[in-house]
Amino acid sequence: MFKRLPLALFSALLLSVLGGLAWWAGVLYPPIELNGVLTRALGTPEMFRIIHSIFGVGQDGKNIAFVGTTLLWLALTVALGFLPVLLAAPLLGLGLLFLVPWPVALGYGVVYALIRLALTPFKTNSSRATLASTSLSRAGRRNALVTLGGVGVALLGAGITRGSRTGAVDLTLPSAPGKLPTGFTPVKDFFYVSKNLEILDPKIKAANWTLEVNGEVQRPQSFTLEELRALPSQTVDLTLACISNPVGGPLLGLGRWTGVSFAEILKRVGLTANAKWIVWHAADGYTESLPLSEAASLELLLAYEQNGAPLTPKHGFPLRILIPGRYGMKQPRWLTRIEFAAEDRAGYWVTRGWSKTAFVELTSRIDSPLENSPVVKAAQPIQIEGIAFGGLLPITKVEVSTDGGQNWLEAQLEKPVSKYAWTLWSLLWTPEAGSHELKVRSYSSEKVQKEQEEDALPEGATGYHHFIVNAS
Ligand SMILES: Nc1nc2c(c(=O)[nH]1)N[C@H]1C(S)=C(S)[C@@H](COP(=O)(O)O)O[C@H]1N2
Ligand SMILES: [Mo]
Repeated sequence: MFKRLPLALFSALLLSVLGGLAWWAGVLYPPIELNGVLTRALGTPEMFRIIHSIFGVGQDGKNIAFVGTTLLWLALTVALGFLPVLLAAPLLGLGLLFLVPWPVALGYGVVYALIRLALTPFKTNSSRATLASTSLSRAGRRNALVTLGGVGVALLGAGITRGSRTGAVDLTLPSAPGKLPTGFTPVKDFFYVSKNLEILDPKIKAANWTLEVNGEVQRPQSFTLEELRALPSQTVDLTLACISNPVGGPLLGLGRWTGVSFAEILKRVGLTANAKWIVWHAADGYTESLPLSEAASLELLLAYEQNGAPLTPKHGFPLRILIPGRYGMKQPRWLTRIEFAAEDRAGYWVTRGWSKTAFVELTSRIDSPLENSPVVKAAQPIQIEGIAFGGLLPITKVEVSTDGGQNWLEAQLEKPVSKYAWTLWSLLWTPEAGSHELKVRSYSSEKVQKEQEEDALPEGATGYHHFIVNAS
């Protein structure tokens, strides 16, 4: 039992090496796929509530979940080391069939078996100390080294071929951010949310990337980034919000996005009568869908620039789709294929319990004074400031209360930079000494912000942003 421990640990080590390969060459990594399966099974509102309350919102909760599944994965692979190789390798391969495509599963099974077999001579020979076994040991060791070398070269070869396709981002494109009006979010401060670990996000090389457009179309086509950049361009100022953002949370930002209108691409491929759905495919396996009938009335943008510079790898280089009025989950980054389909294909987060439509909820937030240092000077006038956002719904009124919602005062609105951008608001206030509960709510011509507090899962958080400030 204990003799097998080093072998078990070696299995674990091997899988960390494969993790490095996933990072370096973009090969599918089983623990990450395992995480995807687990989140599909466990993605309940209760689970998200627990994760958000312990780890906060944003990427932290996901990173913790990845650490958890990686530990689970290590435990499973260490356990494999205690089984004979002829049982362990097929078990690994079969188990992987649930997580990765079969050639990858087969590959991992074979590599695992080869390395286990290569290591076996060390063990048997070291336990005997006769002259005869010393020479045997030499032969065994040579076998082991040859096998290990072979496996290493094969992995390296696979890595290099993949690497040349995904490798580092090629930034020979213009990058001269223009001056932006106030209210825009600089790219470095733009919120980031991904189903992947950040280091495993796609790192796409422009030269090896194309956007495929196919399915129910008359003329399937593929476009290089250069070809897309040569088409008439469009710039849209749009606020992006994550569906998991709690009321008052940081997961939204305003960007100036430049790219090609979706209508431009439609014109070129021509649809068949069967086309009813758009299915977006991304380099990280993320998918989403949108009914064509709804796309028609929206200005969809295939964006290659954010705030006047090419998209950064983190925010979707080389191309992402922007869909006004919907939460970020409907808007894949790292787009590789637009497929027109007769039927819907539920997207990555939809299959994990999140909204199918992901319409943005009307929301508002107080940015100043700060919620996390809510101290102000008594008897001195200050501006209470913030944002309000309703997706496609224009903000018509924002009201602020400084007494926990008993009385409401109308805030001043700044004209938004576009119909898809958030509205900035402010209200002059002179606090008396003591503590005051600030609250904000917004209106559009058609809707009032919901007062009912709801969790983000499944349709996006609702309720009024409120907190207590102390004036002294
Ligand atoms: N390919 C891909 N696209 C994606 C995601 C992803 O994990 N993979 N996450 C989505 C989610 S949930 C959000 S909120 C936005 C976030 O975009 P940002 O990180 O650039 O702000 O990207 C969306 N597009
Ligand atoms: Mo999101």
